[in-house]
Amino acid sequence: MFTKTKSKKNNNPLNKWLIYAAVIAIFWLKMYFIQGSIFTLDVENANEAAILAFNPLSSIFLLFGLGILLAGRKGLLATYIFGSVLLYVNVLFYREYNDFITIPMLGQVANLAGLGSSITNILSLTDVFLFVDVFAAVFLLFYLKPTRFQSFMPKRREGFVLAVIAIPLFLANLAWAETERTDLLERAFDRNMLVKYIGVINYHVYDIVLQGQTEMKKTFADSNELVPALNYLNENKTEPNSEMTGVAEGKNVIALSLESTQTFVVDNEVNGEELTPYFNDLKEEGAYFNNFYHQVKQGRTSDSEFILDNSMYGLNRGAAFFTHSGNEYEATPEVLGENGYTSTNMHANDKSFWNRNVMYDSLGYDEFYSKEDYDVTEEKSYGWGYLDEYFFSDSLDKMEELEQPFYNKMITLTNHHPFTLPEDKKYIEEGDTSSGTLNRFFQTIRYQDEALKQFVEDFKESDLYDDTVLVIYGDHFGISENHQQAMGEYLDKDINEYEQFQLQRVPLLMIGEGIEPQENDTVGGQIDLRPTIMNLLGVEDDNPVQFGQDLFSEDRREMMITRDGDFASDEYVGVKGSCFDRETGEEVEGSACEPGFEQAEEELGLSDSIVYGDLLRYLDETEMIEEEMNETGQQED
Ligand code: GP9
Ligand code: MN
Repeated sequence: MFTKTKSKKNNNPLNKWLIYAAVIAIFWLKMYFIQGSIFTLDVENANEAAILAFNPLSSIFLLFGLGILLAGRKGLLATYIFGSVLLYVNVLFYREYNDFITIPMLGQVANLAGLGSSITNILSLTDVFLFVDVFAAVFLLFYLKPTRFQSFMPKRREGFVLAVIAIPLFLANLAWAETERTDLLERAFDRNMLVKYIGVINYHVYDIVLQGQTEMKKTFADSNELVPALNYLNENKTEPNSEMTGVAEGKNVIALSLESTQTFVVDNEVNGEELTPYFNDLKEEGAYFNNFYHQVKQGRTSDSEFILDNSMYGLNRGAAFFTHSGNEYEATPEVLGENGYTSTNMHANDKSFWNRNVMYDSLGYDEFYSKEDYDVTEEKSYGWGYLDEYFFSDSLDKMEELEQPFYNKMITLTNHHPFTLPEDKKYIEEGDTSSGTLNRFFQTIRYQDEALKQFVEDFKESDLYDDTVLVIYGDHFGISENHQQAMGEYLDKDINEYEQFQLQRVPLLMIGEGIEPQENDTVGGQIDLRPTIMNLLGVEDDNPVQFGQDLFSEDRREMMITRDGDFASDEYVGVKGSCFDRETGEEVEGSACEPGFEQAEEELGLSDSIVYGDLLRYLDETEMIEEEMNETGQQED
């Protein structure tokens, strides 16, 4: 009797499809809410808003369809929970990074430990509401067990049908999205844009496909693939400033990376107090670059290191430090090593963070002084770890023992999100903008400046000073787009795309014998550091695969390309398809930026082909062939 009723209800298609519709609609609403209200995806018009509302649908059909196909009702429940957790993980990640997770980033779990102090900042009590539907479903299915649900038995072929419907839905989504941006999937530098157009779950599917392609690239790469990059670099080559060549010959180099330090803090104040009083004076003693940009992406500090040491771009997905630590490189430490230099890294964090211990070997460093080499105690630590002042003093002691000449990279840590400090290290009051993050950032910046002062003053007293070039630069932004409004309050202007782009400038200061004090406004980026340093040292750097140019060169190409395919040239700033006059910030005719965007795309593509294909392993071979060709050419002449 019971079985009979059950099968009868089971056969009630209306009831069943109503439940399907309800499940899909609830998940759709949730995803719509997250994409529209938690992510900040820059929806610019009604068409985009409609695409954003529509785009969850195909992924929901695919996800639930596959769940049902594989395991019927249980499969549906499992994929519902999986989908909800996936959305929530994206919410957390987005709050921290303003970006979406990529597969290579999943390999970076080692870094999550370091997130400890930030995680409480990104959780919100109201997040529980994002799981109300899941709790309700579990409660209904396992406790209330209404007969209507007991008899809801999805058939596998129905799952198949749902999954197949996902295909036209996705194609419709894509065609619609392409009305806003053509070749969306081919020109996908910006994950925020991708998610805006195809939705966060489809984005993950896309990312998986991309990962497969990436793996293939390396497997099937061959030496010919290096040729386009070599040709391009040859055509775009400019000569370094010959007057600066070798002014610092045989000197030590300290590359000092300041955590999360942006140019807007220089010569600026809060509540009448200077944020970087020491740096403001120090910059008068060397060459200070005020149009210098960071170029990092998901690999953050590690990307800045990658760019510094290779003069190649970091990757758009993941951190090359993790994903391509097995590649062959011909980086600064190796080239300097051939010229008698010792190369070291000093950073008082876990040595495996950003996979540094592995990558530093690949880059050719002789020694890495990490957390275990410092006197890290609880009293001397806070937040992310060892406070900068102690890091600096221990590092100076170590440096005095190094064999000279040396190339030593130092990386500070205290001025890191969430920007917290012990009470007695807060030298100024918090800011009073609407962002706690920005308000605290002012204090940690001020602290870092004090630590810098102690370091540089001690360094000036040491024997090292006369024999060393000090290169101080910011690694990347500290205040993300999420705090645009507060930045606007602080800077007293509306932070539009242009201003947001300009906020990506980081300070660069070079001090040393032969470097004339100057405020230099050339447009450049971290990619230019290596050729600039090499020219000062007068070292013959014969690795032709470098995208940067000497910052002191008179005929350098003034061009800085970001990992998003945006750029700043001497005249324009091109951001997300819009074009601005670089100096005035006025929006100009889009066509003015077309050549810049094209060049950015080409250059990033070439740099990527090298990293993804591990093409530097063919460098010697390719150069030999080129030399032979040149020789034959000359003989024929
Ligand atoms: C960690 C430090 C900070 O060791 O370099 O890393 P970040 O989060 O800025 O990339
Ligand atoms: Mn950093």
